[in-house]
Amino acid sequence: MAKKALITGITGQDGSFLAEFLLTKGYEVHGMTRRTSTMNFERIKNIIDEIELHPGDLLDQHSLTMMVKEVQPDEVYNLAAQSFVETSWKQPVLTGEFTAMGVTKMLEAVRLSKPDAKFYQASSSEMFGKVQETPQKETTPFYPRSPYGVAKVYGHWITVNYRESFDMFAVSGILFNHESERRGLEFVTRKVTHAAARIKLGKQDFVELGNLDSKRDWGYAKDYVEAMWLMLQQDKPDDFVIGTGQTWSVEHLCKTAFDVVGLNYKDYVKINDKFKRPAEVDLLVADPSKANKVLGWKPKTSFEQMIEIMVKSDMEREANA
Ligand code: NDP
Ligand code: GDR
Repeated sequence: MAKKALITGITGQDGSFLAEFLLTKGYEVHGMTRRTSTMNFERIKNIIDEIELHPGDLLDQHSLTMMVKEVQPDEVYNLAAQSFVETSWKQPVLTGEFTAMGVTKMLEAVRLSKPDAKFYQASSSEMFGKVQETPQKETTPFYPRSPYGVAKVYGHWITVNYRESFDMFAVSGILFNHESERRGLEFVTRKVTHAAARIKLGKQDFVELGNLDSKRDWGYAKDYVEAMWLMLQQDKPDDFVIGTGQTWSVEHLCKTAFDVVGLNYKDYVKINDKFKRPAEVDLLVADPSKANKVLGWKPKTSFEQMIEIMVKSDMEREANA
């Protein structure tokens, strides 16, 4: 019989790639969606007939428990969250409710309705924040720098706690930034690739950014969803750092993206302080050696390849818009 996977956050970047990946592995894929007044199935429209959707919300314990009871999944991937760092200062309470307490609610749903399901929690390199060592690995102490990062630290530890308290197969994947042509437009990579494409097409004059000096370990989302799956295929539950081991500045990102369309980024990038954050994470770079060794996982797509994929996809979309 096909294995059953349940994905929260299936309409998001990672959820949509993970659903496609699990379908290729022969899984029966279920996803949770929350009610919206307009449809937001853009990222899953190509697989909509192959998956089963269930209404639910991270704020609503009953909907989560009933969904897990009904689906009886073998694997649960908890990807739903308020995932934009900047918004977490404007909506700190909501971020805490979704991104922190939402994890406990999902864990409770699994504990009560399918305790032997394997559980994946989408943790983040933002937990390292003001980094205590470089590169960052599984044992690096956390020092979050935003309400989002703080909420993710809670989500990480409650996952570890349920594993230790209830003997659940619950793991925390500490994923560094990963991007794609499906990335939300508010995140810096997509904001830049989208702007580069539009400027090239004469549809936009410039792009305004905040801090060009911060550095991130950027990988390709399609490569990263495989790591999530691999973590749940192990005999013993454990936590892993997933990243490329390389880091680039936002300024280098701009250069790389504008190079793809043959333009000099310096002519089009402006600084607007409104995009600077109250507290910044200056540098993130992963030490993914544990994942390399234990999971046999390595990133397949380079930073340059990924930015080229994103710019070309934005060019195509914008040319036809
Ligand atoms: P997205 O923002 O693209 O997707 C977030 C998903 O969560 C969407 O499907 C959204 O639904 C859903 N969601 C938000 N709030 C609720 C709620 N209250 N109830 C139910 N569903 C909700 O994020 P990504 O795909 O990029 O990230 C997936 C996860 O991985 C997130 O938890 C994120 O914090 C984490 N992460 C991401 C990294 C990255 O670089 N991408 C790195 C490390 C961790 P809707 O479509 O309705 O808004
Ligand atoms: P991040 O991603 O905060 O790392 O969180 P984001 O792309 O938003 O920012 C990366 C860096 O770029 C700087 N920056 C800007 N950022 C945005 N969004 N817009 C701008 O105009 C801009 N100018 C400069 C930021 O200051 C920052 O230093 C992402 C999310 O996916 C999280 O959910 C995830 O957990 C982490 O990655 C790992």
